[in-house]
Amino acid sequence: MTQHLTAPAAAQADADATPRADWWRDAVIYQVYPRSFADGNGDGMGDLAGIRSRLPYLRDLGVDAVWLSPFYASPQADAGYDVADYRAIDPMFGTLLDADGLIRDAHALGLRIITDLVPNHSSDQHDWFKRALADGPASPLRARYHFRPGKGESGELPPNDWESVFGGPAWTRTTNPDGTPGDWYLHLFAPEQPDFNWENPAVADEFRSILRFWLDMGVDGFRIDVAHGLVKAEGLPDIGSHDQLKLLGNDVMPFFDQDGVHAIYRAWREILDEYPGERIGVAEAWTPTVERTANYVRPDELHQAFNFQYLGTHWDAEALREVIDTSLAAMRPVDAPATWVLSNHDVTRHATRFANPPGLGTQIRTAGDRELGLRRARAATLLMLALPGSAYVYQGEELGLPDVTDLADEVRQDPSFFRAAGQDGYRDGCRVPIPWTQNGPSYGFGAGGSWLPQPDSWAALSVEAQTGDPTSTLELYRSALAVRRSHPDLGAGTDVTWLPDTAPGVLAFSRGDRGDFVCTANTTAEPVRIKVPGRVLLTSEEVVLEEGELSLPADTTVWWSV
Ligand code: TEU
Repeated sequence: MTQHLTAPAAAQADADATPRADWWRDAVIYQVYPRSFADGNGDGMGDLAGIRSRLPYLRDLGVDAVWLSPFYASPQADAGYDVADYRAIDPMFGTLLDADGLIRDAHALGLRIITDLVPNHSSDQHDWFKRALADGPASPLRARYHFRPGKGESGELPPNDWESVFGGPAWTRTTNPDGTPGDWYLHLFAPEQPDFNWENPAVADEFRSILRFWLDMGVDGFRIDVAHGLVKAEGLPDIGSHDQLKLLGNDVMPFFDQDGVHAIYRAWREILDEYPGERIGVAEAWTPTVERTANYVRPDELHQAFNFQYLGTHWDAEALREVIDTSLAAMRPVDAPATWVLSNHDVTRHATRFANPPGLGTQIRTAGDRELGLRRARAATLLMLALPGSAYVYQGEELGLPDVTDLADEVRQDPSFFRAAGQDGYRDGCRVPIPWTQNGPSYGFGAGGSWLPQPDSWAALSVEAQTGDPTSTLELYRSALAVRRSHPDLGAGTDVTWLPDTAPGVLAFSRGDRGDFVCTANTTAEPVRIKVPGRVLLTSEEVVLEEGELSLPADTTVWWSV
């Protein structure tokens, strides 16, 4: 007998509003990029009202928590990662009242809210920085940032050889209040993002207070931006020759992954633990190895750290198995859950990464083979959601969105695009606003246009077009998240049991104490015959079962109940 199977109708996601201890250990956390999610007032820019109106969609999708990229008052030199006031909402996103309403609505729907905290640098329009500049070189307020005299005869050279992640020197020279050239200040990112000096007690005090402000507002946690960058090596030593990749965190640098950062997170953990309901901290720490990432999630530090090693792994069984094993092994001694992530607002979406050959990094400028990319992306998502720990989903990946690789230079806004030789620069491609409907000026993003143009082909990728179509990527995500909820074993624990005798290019593992869940993934371009281990729960592509055997199609993942 031959049976044709596609994504089955899985049980409806059941939002569980009751607080659960350790909720974060296996949570699926959905990243909202506020500019691009939903526009409530029709000005072409996403906002809190828009997000609020779409919370039921996220509940029905079946995620546990929502992480919001920054919505604070900001001149938007780096899309909100340049904060001018940590306790205010930027008017383009709404008001504190909107934020309060959003948090309350989310909680009522059983969704948790994680906000983005940007402690490495402020905006150059932050009050502290403006006052430090205006008060002149002798001002004690300058100790809150890194001001230094320049080198050379008249201080015309930067104080050291550090480079900005976005390209160019990491220092900008100031002009004194009397108009003469002055000291330089450090900015690891754009010149509009001066780095705080975390040796200064006022900085630490201020951030403890900011944490409490948002915890009092009811947020369930923080994603900590550039968590590896806060502490700089004493004396700000030169780095000598290096390749730009190192700035991504492939090596310990005098400005990244310094051991001193951990004292900060221990202090923050005490604050988080004062609040009821398990409030969490998530480190955005680009480190050389998963072992160094584990330092951020020791029992008295943060709860989770992004697994960028996983994000950087190509669709290849051997490489995936290795990164899964090393990630789980690194987290076990510190008793933290592993995390898994395929896309975010800083990297080319995985549907486009996997459409291109491996080895191009995380900023890709070519569309590649779209069909192949989507097929692999769907398979990669089922693999990710079967792993123990917590998984991150970036808005739009549930629609199978590709990166927009052909944006005209005139519409680009990524600050790195405008600076020579930065490691980023093409991040706008993953930031194009979400299509909700098949028609309308911005495909239902809002009543007006959208701040980055959406391709016409996105009508067919809209939420409306995909809803109810069992072959759509959206329904695949909905089914996968519903299965994950009804099988708590999937996210639990820190182990996968690899199954023996697996063909090359295929990943096969069981989960749970009883091993009654199996995931098989074929990462090769050819079908592979496998023995049927049980009943099909979910597949990323249509499969055909024959008498206890299955020809597992190319680039396909299957979930089984055993
Ligand atoms: O990113 C930190 C960071 O180091 C990025 O430059 C990252 O290495 C790169 O994008 C990967 O290709 C955070 C935010 O996520 C990013 O959006 C900000 O621009 C940056 O911090 C500065 O705040």
